[in-house]
Amino acid sequence: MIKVLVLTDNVYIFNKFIKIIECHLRDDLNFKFCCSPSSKVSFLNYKNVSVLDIKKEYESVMNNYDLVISCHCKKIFPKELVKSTRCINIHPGLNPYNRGWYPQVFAINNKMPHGATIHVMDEEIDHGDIIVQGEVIIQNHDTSLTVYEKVVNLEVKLFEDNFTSIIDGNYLAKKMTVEGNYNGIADFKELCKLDLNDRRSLKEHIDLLRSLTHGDYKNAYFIDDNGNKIMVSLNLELVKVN
Ligand code: 0FX
Repeated sequence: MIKVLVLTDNVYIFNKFIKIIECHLRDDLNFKFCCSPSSKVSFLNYKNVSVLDIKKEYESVMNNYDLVISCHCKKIFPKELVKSTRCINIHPGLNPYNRGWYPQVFAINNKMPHGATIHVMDEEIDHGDIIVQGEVIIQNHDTSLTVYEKVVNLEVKLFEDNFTSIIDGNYLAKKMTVEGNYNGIADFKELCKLDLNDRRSLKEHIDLLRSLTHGDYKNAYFIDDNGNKIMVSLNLELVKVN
């Protein structure tokens, strides 16, 4: 019996992945689904998802599972766990470029390649050997949201297409050839603070604003002369011309 623990903090992604897992269930597979304590409320109506604090409970995970899959789990796995147990990360970015938080936001600005990666976890964030990955193209009318939607679809496809090899450990994971770059949540927050005296090109300003436009999220802002905080997002529309 192969015992697999799936850790997630993302309801949307979880709903996509559970369908794939259910389609591929085998007699020799036993899946358990958990979320972090901070996501408990989001998963309240999911009877098949329990709460697990990976930082506190990692020893029991090491003793009870053959494979741990991070399906957008927001907690960093303890090094003892990644060293002793096969841990695999489903990541919405193209490692080694823009590893870390909200990769598409940074890719729109720094023009590094972007996509999705499934990789073996090591002690560093979004860093281990790559099992499979794919690229998405960022177009001029994309925002953070539209790029993110493409990446999530790709993550789902990569997982579905490689399900058996991922579960059975039947893959040749490749080392990253360069270290790439990492962005944390503090880097994202810094981008959100708009500098009204910034003198870069209009293209760069449009790229910055579209990278911070993601549905209803209130990301980019500036402070006006009266101390008011003004939220900013961008509306882009592709119009086909003959
Ligand atoms: O689950 P996830 O899509 O991904 C994040 C990290 O980006 C990823 O590198 C990590 N492996 C994973 C565990 O956590 O994040 P999310 O559901 O919080 O956000 C999805 C997108 O929504 C994000 O890419 C950008 C956008 N967003 C999110 C928040 C919370 C915003 O634009 N503003 C926000 O305040």
